[in-house]
Amino acid sequence: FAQVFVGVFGWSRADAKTITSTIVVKAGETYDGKGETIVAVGMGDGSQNENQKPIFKLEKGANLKNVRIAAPGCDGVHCYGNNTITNVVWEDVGEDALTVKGEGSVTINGGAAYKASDKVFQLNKACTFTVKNFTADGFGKVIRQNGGSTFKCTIYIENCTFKNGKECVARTDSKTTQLYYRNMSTSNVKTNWMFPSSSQIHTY
Ligand code: ADA
Ligand code: CA
Ligand code: CA
Ligand code: CA
Repeated sequence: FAQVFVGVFGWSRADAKTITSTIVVKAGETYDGKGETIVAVGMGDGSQNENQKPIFKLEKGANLKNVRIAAPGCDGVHCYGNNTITNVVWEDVGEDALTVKGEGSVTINGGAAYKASDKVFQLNKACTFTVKNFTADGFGKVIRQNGGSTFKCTIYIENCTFKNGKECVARTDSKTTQLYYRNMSTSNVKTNWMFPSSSQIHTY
């Protein structure tokens, strides 16, 4: 990529927008990046350190579309429920790509995530979580319900391609969470599901 000098930050991608704090999207609003690439400065290093800042905070009922998140991915996108994320690409996932932090539905439609050291999507609250028309390449797990949690998530996976996964597509410790999938293709993924029971996995 072409490089430009930006103030105290040094060299940045010429096609990118530099941010130094979380972009907060309010209830009922949609942030449309129109294809822009975002580079975070001073918000985290994209490692597995848990104390990084999110690039976006989507309040309950806020939406996000047409954005590329460049390295460092920091703590990705925080969702507080009833959010749609359309055509968002994580070029190099940081600690994780997206976290559900409020109850409700969260839908990821289109886009892709690359180079996740561990998790892509982290579910920390009960939710209906849908991933469709999405690619993940390089990850530990695509979807992880917070370890040890027992609340119920309902997960849908549709028209997705998952490549190069060291652990699995989805993992939960909850006996009430249910997962439904169709038209999912995997290659070089260790195992699809890490659930308490295979009876929690369904096609639709
Ligand atoms: C780990 C950690 C949780 C939470 C989560 C996250 O699972 O144990 O407390 O921080 O990551 O949301 O990234
Ligand atoms: Ca984490
Ligand atoms: Ca990464
Ligand atoms: Ca995280």
